[in-house]
Amino acid sequence: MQHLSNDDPEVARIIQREEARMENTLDLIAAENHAPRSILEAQGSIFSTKAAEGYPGRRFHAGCMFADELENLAIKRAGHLFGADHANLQPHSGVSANLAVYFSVLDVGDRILSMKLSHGGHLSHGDPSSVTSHCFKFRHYGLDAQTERIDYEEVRRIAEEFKPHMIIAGASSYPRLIDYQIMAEVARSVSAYLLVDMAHIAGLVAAGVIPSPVPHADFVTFTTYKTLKGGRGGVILCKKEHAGKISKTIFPGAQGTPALNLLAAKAVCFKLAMESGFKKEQIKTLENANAFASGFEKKGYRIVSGGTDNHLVLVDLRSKGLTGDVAEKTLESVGIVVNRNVIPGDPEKPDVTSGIRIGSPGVTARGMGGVEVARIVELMDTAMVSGDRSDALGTVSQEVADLCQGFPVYKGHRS
Ligand code: DSN
Repeated sequence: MQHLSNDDPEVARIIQREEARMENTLDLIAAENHAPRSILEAQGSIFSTKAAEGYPGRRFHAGCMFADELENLAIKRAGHLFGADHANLQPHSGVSANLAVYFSVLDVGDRILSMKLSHGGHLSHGDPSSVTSHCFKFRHYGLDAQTERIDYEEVRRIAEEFKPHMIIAGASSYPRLIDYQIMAEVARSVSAYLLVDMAHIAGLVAAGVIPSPVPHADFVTFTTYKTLKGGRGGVILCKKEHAGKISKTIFPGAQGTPALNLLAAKAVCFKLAMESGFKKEQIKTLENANAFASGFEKKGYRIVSGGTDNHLVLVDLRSKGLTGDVAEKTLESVGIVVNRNVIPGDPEKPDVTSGIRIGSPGVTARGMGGVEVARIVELMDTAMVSGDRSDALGTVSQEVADLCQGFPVYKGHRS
């Protein structure tokens, strides 16, 4: 960062401190991962400055021969990796991707059925606080109170009554697999489009370690920086017949020039996701998530839905008399980064919560396995039940620092 340090030492220092923070803390945010250096290099490349409105071969700026080559390569890789008819890689984010899908095939005021945010859905799936809820009429399905899994009969019942134009499957804090076949069948039965938002699980899908929604859905959206390890950005996959509408909605409908530097990183991430090491890491991600779930269960915590099928675990803290906000703060003070999370039927407010959401991608990317996860569970439990006892917290902090040093994110690591 020589040039940055010369031009703006203040920002350079903030970036260096952030890098140190990432190295010296354990990242258990389920929506995050550690991107390889090659991704960061592509993101910081000269493509940051190129204007390239339009699509390969149909640009509104000259000088796009390499931009075209890059975008065509990335599209080809995405189609191959996910077995999709068509990929649009220009959305700046997952929310942009979802908005583009809605506006491609729906009219303002149309009806959409999606999962409730408080049961694991996403803001952009029509939460009242999201602009999406101002444009379309949303109804939400939730989880079965006993199993804490999607109640497909409820989805069917609401769909028959509400007659949605689109059904969304996909979530940001649902630890179980979704039966896309049933969701597609319900969507077909009411002539609705099926959109699957697989932002959290795209890496697991790419590696083929959990089922893919692509054969079942009209549209699949995702972000590239979560399990997929590709840095920030959004993607839309769709059936061939929707490709033209999606293209037009993204450009000129909702965006101008694409972020070609992020598009370069997406191309790299799709290549890396086809390698055997990626699959091994995604398998380990599943194993580590299971190890977190069973570890916390043994310590007397309730695990929402009784376990996990993916990269995340929702821990109900009430048996320990804790709330999510207190746990999040205590854990951050010892170098363990998680987020507080509502659990289904949570009696606490969304900024307090009764749960924490734990993701395994970050520690898996550092090369950690079951032994380390078991130790991290011990450390988390000790910290959370210690409250503000500084002697106990000090010991945990030291152990977290030792673990981070033993499993660096970048230095000497494959990344
Ligand atoms: N969707 C948010 C989350 O799951 O934390 C961040 O992208």
